[in-house]
Amino acid sequence: MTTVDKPIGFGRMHRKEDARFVRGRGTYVDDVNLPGMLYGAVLRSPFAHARIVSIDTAAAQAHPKVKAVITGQTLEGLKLAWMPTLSQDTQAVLATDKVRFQGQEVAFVVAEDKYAARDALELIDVEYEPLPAVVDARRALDPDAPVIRDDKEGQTDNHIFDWGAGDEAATDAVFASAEVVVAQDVLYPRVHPAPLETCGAVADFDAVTGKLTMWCNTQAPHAHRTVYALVAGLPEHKIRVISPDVGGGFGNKVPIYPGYVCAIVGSIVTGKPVKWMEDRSENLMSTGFARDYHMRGEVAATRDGRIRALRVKVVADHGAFNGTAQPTKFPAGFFHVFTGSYDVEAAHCAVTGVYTNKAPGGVAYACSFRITEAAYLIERMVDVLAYELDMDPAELRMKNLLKPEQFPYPSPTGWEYDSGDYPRALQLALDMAGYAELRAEQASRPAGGPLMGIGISFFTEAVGAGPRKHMDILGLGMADGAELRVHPTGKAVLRISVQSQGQGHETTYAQIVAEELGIPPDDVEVVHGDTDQTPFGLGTYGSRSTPVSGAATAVVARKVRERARQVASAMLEVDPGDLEWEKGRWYVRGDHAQGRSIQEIALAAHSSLELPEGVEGHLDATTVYNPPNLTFPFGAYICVVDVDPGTGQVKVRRFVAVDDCGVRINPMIVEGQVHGGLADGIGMALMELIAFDEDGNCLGASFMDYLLPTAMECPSWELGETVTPSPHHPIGAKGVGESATVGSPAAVVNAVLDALKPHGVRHADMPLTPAHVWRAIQGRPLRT
Ligand code: MCN
Ligand code: CUN
Repeated sequence: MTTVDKPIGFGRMHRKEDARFVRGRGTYVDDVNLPGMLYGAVLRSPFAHARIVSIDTAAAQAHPKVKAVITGQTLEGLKLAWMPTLSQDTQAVLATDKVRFQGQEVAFVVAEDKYAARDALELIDVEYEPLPAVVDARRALDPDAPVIRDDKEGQTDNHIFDWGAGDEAATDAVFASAEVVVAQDVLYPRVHPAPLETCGAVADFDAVTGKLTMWCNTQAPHAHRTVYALVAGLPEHKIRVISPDVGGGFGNKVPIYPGYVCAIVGSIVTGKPVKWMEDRSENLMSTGFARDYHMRGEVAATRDGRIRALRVKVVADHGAFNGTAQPTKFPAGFFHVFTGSYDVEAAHCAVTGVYTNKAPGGVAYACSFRITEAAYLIERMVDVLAYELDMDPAELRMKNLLKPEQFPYPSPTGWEYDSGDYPRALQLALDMAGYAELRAEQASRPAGGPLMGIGISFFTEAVGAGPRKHMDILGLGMADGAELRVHPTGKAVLRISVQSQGQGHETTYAQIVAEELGIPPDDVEVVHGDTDQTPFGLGTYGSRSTPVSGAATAVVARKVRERARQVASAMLEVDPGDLEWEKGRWYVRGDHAQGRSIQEIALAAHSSLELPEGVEGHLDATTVYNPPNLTFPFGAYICVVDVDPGTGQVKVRRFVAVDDCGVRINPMIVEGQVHGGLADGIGMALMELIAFDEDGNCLGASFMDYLLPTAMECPSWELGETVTPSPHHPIGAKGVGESATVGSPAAVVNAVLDALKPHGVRHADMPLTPAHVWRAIQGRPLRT
């Protein structure tokens, strides 16, 4: 039974926003209806790779309800046929020369209602000349592979980038002298964030004022506004991006999609607001997917299980346009945190990005900028090493985990882990799971019967991008603003730049203000998701909200508290230096009864009270927070599975998750975040896969094929926690929104492979569907 408090500050409390969500009173993009609004629909390519010979729109134009038909040619005239991606590439808004993935946007119809818009799509006649498609990243650099991006000057192959981190020579030297070397190909297959609410927008361009208002379920309203200003040449102050309630983002809603731009153009052309909402298949086929990382990992170790060095080579499939969203300097995101939680002498990673005829993306789905791939790789490699050394995977991890006294820890690939106590977290997880008993149960199983497996993963994340001197997206530094205003009656409004998609920001940010000022959370209104109402900042992804905006909130609240001290000193006629703070109140040192509450101070700050020289009236402040470092949450997960060797069916029996995200603002919300991420992990490990046939047809474009986990597949989660505060964060908090998605897939996969160990199976790739498991048992594993 969970308990709920009514905290004035940190603690378990129900989410304020749920009052509207559970009553069906949220306002999502599709709930926005404006007078005279028209509806847009996108015509998509049936081919993965084809030249466009001609597009005939006459019949669609003649449809009585159609108001406009926009093609790449229309956009070329407006210089809008191509747009910049968040990774300095270009992406077709509507195809002009070729289509480069199945589902790519070819034309946009604007009509009086959404049915007419869809009907009119069928009236557009496109003649294609099909080309051979490249769907396997490992084939993309073959000399005879068709060149996908022949639109780019000087691009003669499908190569995007080569990037590496760590000391290659030092790593090679350790490998050369190592007692044991194990290598393994590990695939993190393409998966999709699949939020319940698909992507969409309502664009309203007012030709008289020249103002564009864009309702759009984006995770980053301010960044989007700046990009629209750059792309469309509209002045930034004439653009208002409003991100209303968002029905899940999971990284899917970070990029700018062609549909958004088309809705804007549609509104400019027709003079009416235009709504565009994609359907489920469009979302799965064409919007930001995740992963598709082909990795070859190598571990150098001693015979008694001391890990000395790590090496990995990656072929990264970025799809047809490099539309990943991560800090500019890091084309492979934060993959280079792949040494994970272990104390190694040297490490090196090399990542090659390639184009394929698949939807663009790569960085999405609670990945913390590719830390999912990194954590999965290292945790799989540790188990592969345990398999080869015939060592217990818990013991092997314990032996190699970083020690508490090693923090702050400079990693061999350039990170500085802020704080951690890893052995404590792993020990807690082992104790909670009853690890020794589980192993005893496993050992007592008769051969040939049902299998059981125990899988461990230990992860370290780097979240909270980022120090702006190291990190930007499209040149925009990764810092975030906050504004706090306390009104005369002591009620407050906090304005932040990050954007909730279900994480409960309206509650937790109010709790931070409550903790710092003693104003009850219910008296603090959190405003976000409207660029006209909030300070500039880069938005929510990479679990950066708490590390960056949470810190900004604490800092701005402390500024207000200092202002309150000045006002209180005038009220009490004492020197500000003689005042002491207790939550919600300044009082005179040595005379506790002599004090003023924050509410009394707020009223006085707006009154005729004479304030000291230089102290302004009112009670408010602003700040911009530029984090000094990222925060490094970590955790230890243990999964127990039962596997039926006859059918290959995997049942997750138990899942123990110990998370350390530093100080928890709202433990209930943190647990909710962890629950969601653990379900993600079961989904990816066992069910989810966006597959393609050799012609590039997407085989996962509906929930009939792309399977998501439900309560049926999930056990009752067993959660534990340790608290190691971040030393550089004002309230000691670290991000947690993606931790469980990062940490859990490896635990599930390790558990299944632990179960298959008696059958001599060392590795098999996700998703471990029954067919896949069964074939692995037969010694004929599937390649995904
Ligand atoms: N929190 C806390 N104490 C901490 C850390 C976090 O109470 N020490 C709270 C925060 O205040 C916030 C929530 O937990 O209310 C998540 O915080 P944080 O870790 O900062 O993550 P973000 O708010 O930046 O959310 C982004 C993260 C990402 S990148 C993905 S992807 C993801 C995730 O959140 N998408 C989600 N969780 C999601 N949860 C929901 N319901 N929907 C999504 O789309
Ligand atoms: Cu990589 S998904 Mo989240 O960072 O929005």
